[in-house]
Amino acid sequence: MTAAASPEQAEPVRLIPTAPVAVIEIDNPPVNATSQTVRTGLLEAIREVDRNPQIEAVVMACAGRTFVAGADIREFGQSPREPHLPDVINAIEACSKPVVAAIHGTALGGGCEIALASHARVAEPGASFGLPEVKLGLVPGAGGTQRLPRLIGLEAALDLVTSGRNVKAAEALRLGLVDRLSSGDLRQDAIELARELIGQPLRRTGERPVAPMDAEAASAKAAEIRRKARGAEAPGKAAELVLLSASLPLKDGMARERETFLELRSSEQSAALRHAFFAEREVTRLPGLDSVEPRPVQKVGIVGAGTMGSGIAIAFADAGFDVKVVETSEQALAAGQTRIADVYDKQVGSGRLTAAARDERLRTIGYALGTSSLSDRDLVIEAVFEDLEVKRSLFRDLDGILPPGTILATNTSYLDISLIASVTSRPADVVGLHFFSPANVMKLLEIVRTDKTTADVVATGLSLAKRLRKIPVVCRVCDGFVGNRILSRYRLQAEYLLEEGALPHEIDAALEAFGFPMGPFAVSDLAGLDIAWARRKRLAPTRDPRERYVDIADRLCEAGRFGRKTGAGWYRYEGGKREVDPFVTTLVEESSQRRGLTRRRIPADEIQSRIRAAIVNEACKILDERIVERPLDVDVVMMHGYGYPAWRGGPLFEADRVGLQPILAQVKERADQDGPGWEPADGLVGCAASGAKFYP
Ligand code: T1G
Repeated sequence: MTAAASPEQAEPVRLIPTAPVAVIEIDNPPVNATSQTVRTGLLEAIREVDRNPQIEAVVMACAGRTFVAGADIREFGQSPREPHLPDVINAIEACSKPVVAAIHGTALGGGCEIALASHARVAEPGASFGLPEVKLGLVPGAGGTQRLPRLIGLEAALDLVTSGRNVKAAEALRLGLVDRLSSGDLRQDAIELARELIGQPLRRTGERPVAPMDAEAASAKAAEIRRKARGAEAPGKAAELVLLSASLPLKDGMARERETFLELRSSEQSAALRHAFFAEREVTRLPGLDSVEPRPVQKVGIVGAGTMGSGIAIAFADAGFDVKVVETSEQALAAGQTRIADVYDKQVGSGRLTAAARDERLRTIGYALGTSSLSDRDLVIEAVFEDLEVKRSLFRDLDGILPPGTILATNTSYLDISLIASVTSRPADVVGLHFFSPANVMKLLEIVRTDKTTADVVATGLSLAKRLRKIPVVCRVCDGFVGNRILSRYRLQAEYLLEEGALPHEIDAALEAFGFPMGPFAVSDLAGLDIAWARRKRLAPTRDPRERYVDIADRLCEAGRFGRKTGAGWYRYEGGKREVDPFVTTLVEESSQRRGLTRRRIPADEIQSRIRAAIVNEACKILDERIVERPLDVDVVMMHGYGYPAWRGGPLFEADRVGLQPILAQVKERADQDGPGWEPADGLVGCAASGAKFYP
């Protein structure tokens, strides 16, 4: 039995009619997505199972590295084609013979829904399950919101469907999502279970009742889910559907689900999130690098065991590298070692890591004083004090110690890497690897190439990012690279808004309503005002005197207010709680007076559009200067490093939707008022004039 596959395409679904337990095998690389041919093949196969008297039960399994990882996202831009996945999945559940799903890898989205509609589920211990549709701006569209609560209860289903998070097999077993874990041969174990079910009454998930939640608790939970979604539509709609499962028969619940799914599938938010999904994969493919061989890296040295150095060490240890951390003093080294151990202890405490795995990770991290022990390293990353001369001196030292071919990387946030590389005899082997704090958590990695960095060193950075499960963006040298450059620009626009009438908490609230997890002033208090202050003082001699400079942050620093770490910054912190501080309000009002401005109330939508215009304009300058090659590079940086809401697709994807004309008009209006540095980018002017889009 095979699907009607096109001649050049292998058969994506085949029925192996062994009796009494047959096997339906899906083989649709790379992730067994349920494309139209897979759906057709599945429907034909399950109908054959029903028809064939020799077959008394069937196992549903996948070839390759994973069980079905969902519907084929690439089909979402087209009109839906039959057979629709819900119909295929209903046919699986309605089958008159036991259907057992054999799950390895990740059963996600439609794959999880296929498993839910099967009559039993066997999983490998390393398998995981999830309904990540909300991450694509969707809701499960093939019964997930209706069958999952029937299997694991409303509370657990609400959590999984509205967060889109995965659960590992052990948790799935505990929840009741899986019937058995495979002890060895998954398919054989599934066949055994199928054999046991022959002749038994079938437990169809759709026929199970759902215990309702207390109405008040349900509406409170739904409200909390919507609040946490920060403007994304899908989680709230998913919550409504899950809660409906307790009051509607399966058929009616699925009808409501399908209606919502189709509505969201054509929504702007889903288009943006699907763009984000493919962009973070496309960004790893740089034109001209696909045939370049990366250098082998297994032994990594990290100079500096502070917050960044420790986080980077953990990231590499988690990815299985041999790590050596060096410092200049016993005390600093010990502090770093403690910092690293604390992170792993917390993970053991939260159940995210076993004690054995922690001990294994800690064993792969060595410590040493001084740089001489780094001579056996394939890659050395510096994460020392953010000062150009300190870094140049260190690279001179390393250059004399490290063998030819070893890559020297700097984690600098904005220093000129060419100036660091120029003190070595190997500028071709020098690259920036800009991690974001906490380095073992944040996905974004800016790979900064100088004019002398060779292609294989860049390719090595991309290969490291894949092993570290980071999202890499390759860029060239400029002040702040991509993210920090854009951040410092729109933070300046935010300070102009302060002088014109807004207050820090109003700007933060407006940008949090826009979808940022935190506004720029709250972020500044978290990061520490002193870091940016040091940079402003460093840049002071080169600053264009004509530029509209706001000194409020300097005055806060001069008052010793560095943010959370000093108990006060843009806000006051009493017991960790963030509070508006009259001291800051006065400072802001005085700044308006010095500037000769009459303060006015500034509405949230003006704050949002001015900040977005500042971001888009600076992004266009970055593209004009070829700091990055593509608009998606900027969008990925802003979404994964700076909290730009992914349901907007990133600033340039959203600019296409908003329209470049109105954005350019706003940029021009600001340029007249804000002076040098705020001129419209040539690329923005060009695109606006020609009607071109960043994503044609
Ligand atoms: N559709 C199409 N292509 C997909 C895909 C999908 N669902 N998932 C992955 N790919 C491609 C991906 O673009 C990349 O292609 C290659 O596979 C390897 O992916 C009805 C409506 C499964 C955990 O959201 O989370 O089901 O770049 O690099 O790191 O209710 O892919 O090589 O050309 O990510 O090992 C729900 C999305 C869909 C799962 C594997 N499912 N995928 O991670 O490899 S909606 C998802 C993932 C749905 C139903 C609803 C990950 C992965 P290329 P990769 P990976």
